[in-house]
Order: sequence, then structure tokens, then C-alpha cells
Amino acid sequence: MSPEKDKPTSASPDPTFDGDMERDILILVVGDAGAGKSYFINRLLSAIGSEKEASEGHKLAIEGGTRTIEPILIEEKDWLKRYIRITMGQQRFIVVDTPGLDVTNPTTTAQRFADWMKRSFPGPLDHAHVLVGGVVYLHDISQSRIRKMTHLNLLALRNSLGEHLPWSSVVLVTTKWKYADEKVNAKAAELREEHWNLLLKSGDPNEVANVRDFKAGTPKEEEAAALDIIQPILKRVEVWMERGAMETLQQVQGLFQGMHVKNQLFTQQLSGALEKAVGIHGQISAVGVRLQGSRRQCVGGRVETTGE
Ligand SMILES: Nc1nc2c(ncn2[C@@H]2O[C@H](COP(=O)(O)OP(=O)(O)OP(=O)(O)O)[C@@H](O)[C@H]2O)c(=O)[nH]1
Ligand SMILES: [Mg+2]
Repeated sequence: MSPEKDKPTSASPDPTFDGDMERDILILVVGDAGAGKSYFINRLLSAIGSEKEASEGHKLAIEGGTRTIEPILIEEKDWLKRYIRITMGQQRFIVVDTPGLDVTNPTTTAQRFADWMKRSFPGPLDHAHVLVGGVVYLHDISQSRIRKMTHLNLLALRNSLGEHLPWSSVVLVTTKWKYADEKVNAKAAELREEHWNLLLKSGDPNEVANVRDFKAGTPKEEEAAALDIIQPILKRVEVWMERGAMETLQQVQGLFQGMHVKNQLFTQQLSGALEKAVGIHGQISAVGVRLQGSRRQCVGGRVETTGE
């Protein structure tokens, strides 16, 4: 644990996530209490082949449900190959289950999340360290009222993540269609046209949020729907991975091009860079990068070019 993590920062109820690694990817799931966040996460986890589970509240319970920020680490990697052309060995996905948004004060949730992020992922919130891949925002369509405060919450949360999160990586999802009345389609239209309209109409495609309906079906259908919901987020992750792969390859190229490098230093640097590079698999060519190359050898403590 790093010293920064040990510092008590606030009386936050959310335990610090211990064990962050460079290049972790977060998918944040938010929404009002009971909107179906944990339920959605469980469908997603099954779809991915994970045996982990978020704790769902019973629909009739007054208490229960998710009370603290609960990160769920996805260790499975195979599923990703279906959606992302390139994967890197060290990447890990963390799906973050959250308590219901605070409908009395929209900044509370944002601050709470920002505080948890700071403690759990010390260091700059930047692409090299941790990526907030996107936010899945769930709205219970069976609710008779649409609360403005919930949407303000989403704005506050997104603002706290700043430029690191384009709206195109936010997925607005309607849930609980099964419990809705006959006016459900009108309600869904009202949501899009009156409440979410500003997030859906920007001229800049990067600033247009995504909308999905998470309708009840068989477990397999719901799993497929959950995977579909995170596709806009995976698109962003793919771009990020491609950039990471390019940087790593450029590092390796740089090392090979450096002449007169002392043997020990060279070995250390090379093994560090290769360790990363070995993790890269998939279609490197899709990145448009090739190790162009000459055959080079390390001879007598020096890197020498032996031919093109
Ligand atoms: N049929 C159906 N049931 C759902 C859906 N989402 C949630 N439920 C049920 O609604 C209840 C509450 O769902 P949760 O997933 O615990 O809701 P939550 O948003 O995590 O709630 P909090 O953690 O309290 O904020 C549970 O009984 C779920 O089984 C859905 O999309 N379809
Ligand atoms: Mg929950």
C-alpha cells in the first residue's frame, strides 16, 4: 500500500480499493436507489464469465441494497477479444457498483466518488494511470416521476471527472420495463426529448451520450443486452489501448535505436519495455505500427546495428 493511501482523508464510508495497478479501467454504474445497478452488473458479470456478484437489494425491502462504493475486479480476459482488436496483458477492468445517487444534493455523490478515486487510485487521474472508461447511468422507467435532481447528479459526477470523460462514453439506460405501466413508451420518449435531450443533441459526436433500453428477457438475452450497453465504453477503451500499445512499441524501438548503451542499463530497460510489450497481443497491425526493423544485436555491452 502506498503511503498516500494510508492517510485518512474524510469520514467516508467507502473502503479504499487496495491493489490498484497502472492502466486499470473503471466502468462506473450509477443511478437512483433501486434503479437496478447491482442487477445490471450481475448480468454483465455473467456475460463476461465472472463468478463474482454484486449484492442486489430485494425489491420489497426498505433497507438493503448497495451502501458503499463497491469495486468488482474482473479478472477474466477472454471476453474482451470479442470486442476489442487489441488487448494488453496488464489491463484490468473494474466495474464499480455504487449506492443510489443522493437526490437531495447532487454534488454529494460526485464528491464521494472523487474522494474514493483519490484514495484508491493515488496519482494523476490520467490516461496512463487509470482510465474511467465510462459511466452507465440507470433510470428506472417504472417510476411515475422523473426527478430532475437525478440528472443534476449525473452532470455533477461527469464534471468531477472533467475532460477525462466525454459524453460519448456515458450510456443512459432505462431499466425495469417489466414493472412499468402502459404509458412506458411515452415515458421513454419524454426522457429522451425533455430530460436527456441536451446530452443527445450536440453537434460534436464526442459529446453525444448513448441511450439503451435494458428490457427483461431470458438470462441470456439480458446478458447480451448488458454487453451491448457497455459497447460505447469499450470503443473508448480500445482507442486507449491502441495508444498504449503504440507508446510501448515506440519505447522498444527507441531502445533498439539507442547506441552505446551500457549493458546492464540496456538489459534493465529492455526487459521493462518488453515485459509490457509481451503483454500486447491481438492484431498489432491494426494499430498501423510495425517494428520496422533491422537486425540488431547487443555485442560486448553495446547495441550495434548489424544490417538493415
Ligand atoms: N425484472 C427486473 N428486475 C430488476 C431489474 N433491475 C433490478 N431489478 C430488481 O429490482 C430490485 C433492486 O435492484 P438492485 O439491482 O438491487 O438495485 P440498485 O440500483 O442496485 O439499488 P441500490 O443498491 O439500493 O441503490 C432487485 O430485486 C432486482 O432483482 C431489471 O432490469 N429487471
Ligand atoms: Mg445496488
